[in-house]
Amino acid sequence: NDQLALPVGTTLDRFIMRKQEDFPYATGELSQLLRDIALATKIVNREINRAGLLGVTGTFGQQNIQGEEQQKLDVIANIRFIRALRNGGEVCAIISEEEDHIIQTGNARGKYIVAMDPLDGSSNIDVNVAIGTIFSIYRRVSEGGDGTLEDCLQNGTKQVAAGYIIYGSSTMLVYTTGCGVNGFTYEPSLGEFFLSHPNIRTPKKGKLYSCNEGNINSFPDGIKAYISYCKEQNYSGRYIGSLVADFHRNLLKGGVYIYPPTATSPNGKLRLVYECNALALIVEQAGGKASDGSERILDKTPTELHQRCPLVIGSPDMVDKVEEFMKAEL
Ligand code: AHM
Ligand code: MG
Repeated sequence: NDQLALPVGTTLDRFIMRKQEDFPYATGELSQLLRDIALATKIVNREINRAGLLGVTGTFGQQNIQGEEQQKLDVIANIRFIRALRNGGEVCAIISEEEDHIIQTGNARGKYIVAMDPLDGSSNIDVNVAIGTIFSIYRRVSEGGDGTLEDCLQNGTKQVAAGYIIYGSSTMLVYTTGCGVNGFTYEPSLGEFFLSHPNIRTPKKGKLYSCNEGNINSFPDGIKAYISYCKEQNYSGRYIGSLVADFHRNLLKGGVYIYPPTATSPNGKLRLVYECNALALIVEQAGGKASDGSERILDKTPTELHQRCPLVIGSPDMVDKVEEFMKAEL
């Protein structure tokens, strides 16, 4: 496994370059695209770090298409990522949580589609809690010109890469191209990401459960029963309310994150195309599992860009257990 050949401390650029060498016929476009995302991440990271100082926190006074308040930094992150992807030239179309329709970059020959939530958990910005960016990369199925709906509604198994950035006590970029998961930590004074978490494997079992227990009265019976089971087992409840941060902790420590259907969100809250699918590919690549309660997330066929989907994700034994409880309550 050549991942072992790349030592901790390897820069992200070098890592991407070395990975490309493993595929002699690769054109380098995916590598360039990953570098474009890393560049946009550095810019967004700078904006986030300065947010408290520059007075750019607080709401922007408008709502996004899901009727949620948009924060200024959501708008900034959206603009920064779109600009980087447009300038990079490898992407023909983008799906963003912040925009109703497909964003055409004008790169008619761009081979890739990016689906992203530019800044997730943005209600946490004002209180200095970790937030994140989530992205998925697909190869287009259409033959040039604008990206089509068909390009954008591909099954999660078709992702060629997926990743997230966590803006936490340090900033990290974690991604997969389908050969394991690697994590890079940002060194702000050098402006570089360094390999810090090579070949991440999630523990098979865990002792953390993460859900918004305030909604428990409207959870499906199977989830209620599973939460009682967690308490019987003396598991710890851990919920930040920032998907990337909750996911990242559970990925490293072992745990399960659950966003089930609720009274106010009958299909769950999270979005299949640019939240669930990306994290599902990452967790599977790290040895974990992702389900909607009964079906594997990656097998679901999206029908709408902003479609919501229940999410149960994390350590494989814990996800299996949740599915068992769900089945028993049917
Ligand atoms: P956002 O995309 O509007 O930022 O909302 C998504 C966030 C996730 O990060 C988090 O896991 C979830 O919403 C928390 O929801 P809730 O407050 O209902 O528990
Ligand atoms: Mg989101």
